[in-house]
Amino acid sequence: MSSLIVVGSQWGDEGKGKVIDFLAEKADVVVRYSGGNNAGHTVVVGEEEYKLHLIPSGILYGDQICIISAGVVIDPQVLLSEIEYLNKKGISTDNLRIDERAHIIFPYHKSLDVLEEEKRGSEKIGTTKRGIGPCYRDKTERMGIRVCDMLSDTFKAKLERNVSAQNKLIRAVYDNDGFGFDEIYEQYMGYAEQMKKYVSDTSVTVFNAIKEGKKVLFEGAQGTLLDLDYGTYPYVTSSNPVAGGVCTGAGVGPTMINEVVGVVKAYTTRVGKGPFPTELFDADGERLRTVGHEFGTTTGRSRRCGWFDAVIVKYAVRINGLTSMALTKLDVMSGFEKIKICVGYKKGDQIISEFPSNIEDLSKCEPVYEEVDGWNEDITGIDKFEDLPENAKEYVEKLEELCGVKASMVAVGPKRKQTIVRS
Ligand code: 2SA
Ligand code: GDP
Ligand code: MG
Repeated sequence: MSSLIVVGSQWGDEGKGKVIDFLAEKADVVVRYSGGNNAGHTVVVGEEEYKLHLIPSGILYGDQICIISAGVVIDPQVLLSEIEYLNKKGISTDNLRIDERAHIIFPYHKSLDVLEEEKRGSEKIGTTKRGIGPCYRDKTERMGIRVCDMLSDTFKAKLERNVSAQNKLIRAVYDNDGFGFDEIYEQYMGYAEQMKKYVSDTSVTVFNAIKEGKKVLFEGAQGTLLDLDYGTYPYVTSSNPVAGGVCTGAGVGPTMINEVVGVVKAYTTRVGKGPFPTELFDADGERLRTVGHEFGTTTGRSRRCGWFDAVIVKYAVRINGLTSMALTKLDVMSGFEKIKICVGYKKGDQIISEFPSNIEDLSKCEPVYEEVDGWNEDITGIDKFEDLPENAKEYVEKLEELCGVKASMVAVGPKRKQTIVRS
């Protein structure tokens, strides 16, 4: 690898944190390129479990340069408490770099996220309420405040303008008191002071690293189906988690990227609202949730669970140009007598093999299943593909065939060593 993207191929929570952590060992630079603290990666190192929302998990290795690039939206309070959390655990953050073009989340973004969700009533998106959508909206509205603004003399004037504009909206539409400027200004000046030693133009660091033949890993957050353009719109996040998001998010040209690894869970989960064709409401779904510990890292919400959907993953292969997949949580599938795989959708009397663009069509799709035999063995200690039970190998090979991509890695547990690498 010289430059590699790790991207979520379903609705997020595929186990990207673990895969990134595994691959980060060989990386020199690890880069977060989209989203904000709506992401949450869980990484287990030895007996210790780390939960990270903003800082790339490469930080756990100590030597890697870890970048939060321009495409990320930063809540300084969360960033600084994550730095403190790591430092308290004895992990240095000296190698952290924050891009000066990244946009900043302010308290009014978080309030608006909550107020807007309430106003949506039954049409709720199920956001993480971290202010992500309102912050990206200010960015596209060209009124956002960036890290470089926070460090400049113009900060006060920009913040005054924005607090006043947001207060007008909050008071008029939501009958809410709004925010006082002084308090936010003081607080954020304090944050700026603490953040400034980490700030630079990180696109230069990434460019130079690739030119020097260093290994750069771009770590995805969320997943393909939560992408603003290619996900199940409007039940999506407000950024571009897909591989293409690396180019704009980290400021890298497409010709500088060599590999794209899609993280794919051996079944499907989703948090928040929106259609989910293979969702299970029975004992099988409950088993996936319990055995797979399907509760969100960020909000603790219980995840909706269902069988593997090959239509979705085939779509992710195409949209991201996947060169291989990292299949996670195969161990969670142990113990099912029969396993279903969705191989296509049926809508009325039509068979659909491409992922529909609109959610009304998607909600009318019934999954077409193929059933395969399961296995009972505990596979959490297996480190060679050949040693997996016959039916587990066949399950992996079936998914590869249906999705049109090889599984270069198969994870059989949350720990670093519970990873089967295939040549
Ligand atoms: P938002 O807060 O505006 O981004 O919410 C919009 C929709 O996006 C969904 N969303 C998520 N769904 C699953 N996991 C998420 N984060 C992961 C975590 C991290 C990851 O573990 O919490 O996979 O990187 C995540 N973030 C946003 C949300 O439920 C709404 O449907
Ligand atoms: P991410 O957001 O994609 O990084 O995923 P999360 O961290 O939100 O959720 C994945 C969860 O599954 C974490 O608790 C991981 O420790 C765990 N995990 C990752 N890979 C495996 C695996 O192969 N088997 C099992 N049982 N757990 C895994
Ligand atoms: Mg997650």
